[in-house]
Amino acid sequence: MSVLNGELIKRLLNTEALGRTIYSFTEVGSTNEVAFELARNGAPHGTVVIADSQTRGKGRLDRKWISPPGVNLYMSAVFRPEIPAREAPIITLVSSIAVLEAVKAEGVEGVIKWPNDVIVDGKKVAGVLMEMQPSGDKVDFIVMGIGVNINMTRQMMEAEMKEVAKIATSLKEVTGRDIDRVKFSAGLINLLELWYKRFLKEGKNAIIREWMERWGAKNRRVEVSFNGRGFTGVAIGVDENGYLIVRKDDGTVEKVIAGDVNLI
Ligand code: BT5
Repeated sequence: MSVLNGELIKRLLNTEALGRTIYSFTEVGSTNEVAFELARNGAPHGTVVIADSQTRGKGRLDRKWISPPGVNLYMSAVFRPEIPAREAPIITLVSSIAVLEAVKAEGVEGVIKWPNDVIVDGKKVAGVLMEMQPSGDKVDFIVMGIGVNINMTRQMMEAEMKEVAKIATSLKEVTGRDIDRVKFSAGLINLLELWYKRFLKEGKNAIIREWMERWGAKNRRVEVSFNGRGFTGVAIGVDENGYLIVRKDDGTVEKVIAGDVNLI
């Protein structure tokens, strides 16, 4: 099976900035770490890092992203928006819309799970990890890491992921066919730029509106957990910074900045 090739992806891009420079690797620790270092050293807006496999793929909250070679997409993009640091989560919303639309372009229906998952048939097909470098109270740069399970089979998931295989799926599993990774990756980068530009042009409220239409938990009962603490309530939306708003069972409203939210 061939290694995912950045040069081939570049040929299919119609972007101004995203993916104009792509660093592609056979294997890295984490594409987010590589992109963060590049950004710290001045890499411009739109720089993309892709790896065919990761040895220390990162999820949120110190979790792992399982990243075997030859089958999936592991990618990180550098964004340099001129926004306050507290608004950085909006770029997570922008990215998860783009990932969902890229999945839909393969004929697959899915929903977004706050803040960062794309879910198909109740299982996770993609995850997004935002890391930010502030400069005072503004964003210096954002590294947006995206992992999409593309051609992993059920058998591979079970071998590579153990317990996690139960909550994961891949585009191949849901479509029953091999997906062209180069085409998928280029399509995703094109969509990322499209939605990012939409954010610049129309602002965060337009993004929040579009995100809410694709969100799987709107007005549903959820359990929120973070650091061993938890509560239940009804998920009602996200605020102007992308934080989740939940009406708790005691009637009070709580904003969730980080954590896990599951339907109950
Ligand atoms: C995420 O975290 O979903 C963010 C994943 C971001 C991965 C990309 S790959 C490119 C870039 N470079 C990196 O190092 N990371 C980014 P979180 O919501 O914390 O979900 C992590 C949880 O998802 C794990 O604890 C597992 O339960 C599950 N998981 C791990 N690997 C998975 C996979 N390949 N597919 C589906 N679920 C997975």
